[in-house]
Amino acid sequence: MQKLAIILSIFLLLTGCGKAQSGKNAAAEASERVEVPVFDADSAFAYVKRQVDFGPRVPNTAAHRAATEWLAESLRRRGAEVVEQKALLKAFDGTMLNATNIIGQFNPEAEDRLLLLAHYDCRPWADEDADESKRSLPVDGANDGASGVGVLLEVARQIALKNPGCGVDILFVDAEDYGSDEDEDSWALGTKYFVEHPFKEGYVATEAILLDMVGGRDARFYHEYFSQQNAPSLASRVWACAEEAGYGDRFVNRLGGAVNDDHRRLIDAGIPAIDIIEYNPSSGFNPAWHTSADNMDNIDAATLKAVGQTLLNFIYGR
Ligand code: AHN
Ligand code: ZN
Repeated sequence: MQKLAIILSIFLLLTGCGKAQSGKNAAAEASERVEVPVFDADSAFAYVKRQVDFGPRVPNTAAHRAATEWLAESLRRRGAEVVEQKALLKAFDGTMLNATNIIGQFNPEAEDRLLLLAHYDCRPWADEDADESKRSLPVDGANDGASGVGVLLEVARQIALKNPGCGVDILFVDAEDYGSDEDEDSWALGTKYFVEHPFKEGYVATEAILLDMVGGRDARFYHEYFSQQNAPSLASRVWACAEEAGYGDRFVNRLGGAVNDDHRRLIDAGIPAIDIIEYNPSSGFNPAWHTSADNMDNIDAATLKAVGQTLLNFIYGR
């Protein structure tokens, strides 16, 4: 009996990070609980601004190329094993996009891998702008692109300061936003490439969390439909971490809407994936979405904090 208990506890210790239901009792859980780092929202905010300062990161532009190099270097600086996955992708309008998915691996030897991703490319057209003359201009993508990446850059900085001990992959994915409303497969081209072309032999993510538009003022995060359909337990665990971190008001335990986003390509490939995204069941995306107003004025460090701290609780609390 005692032997069984020892074997069982070794098993539980080994399956601590990235696993659901461990079946630990309260005392064992308390003694194993690690100190979760404090997410620095000002640092994340600066990472968002740094991206916006490059100019719109539209594929095939100098700003995009500069951002790609800076992002890869940012992950290397944090000790990640970095791969730049280059791809030539055909957009819905025939344009060939020189795309780069940037992958940074922490604890690359671990088999159990948590994948955290956000797109870093910008939409080439502010086609939702009320002002028709602005619809052909690219967006700044402060919220739509830079916010998720900014949060993950701060997560990477925290991981470098304190190793969570589990396998974490940070993916800055390209060519998400060069899509057309006429064709739902025209979005998320970088993630589609990522799942179809393993960047390293035998790579499999255990589960994935996508961040998209996580910096808007007063943003609320409702459950997203495809996430809820395909990875309900992952969603519950993340929302429970939000509650635990004190952000239950931001992470609403109700369904928002169905969003065609990068996580769908992962789900298609059999990876449980959720999207943390601002999508209100009555009003939809943030009003600045795909408009000239998607700039730094609309970014709130308090929103970045709610999402970033929730993620750190999730990473370190298991
Ligand atoms: C739709 O346009 C409905 N989905 C694309 C998701 C997206 C665009 N996320 C950011 N920009
Ligand atoms: Zn977009």
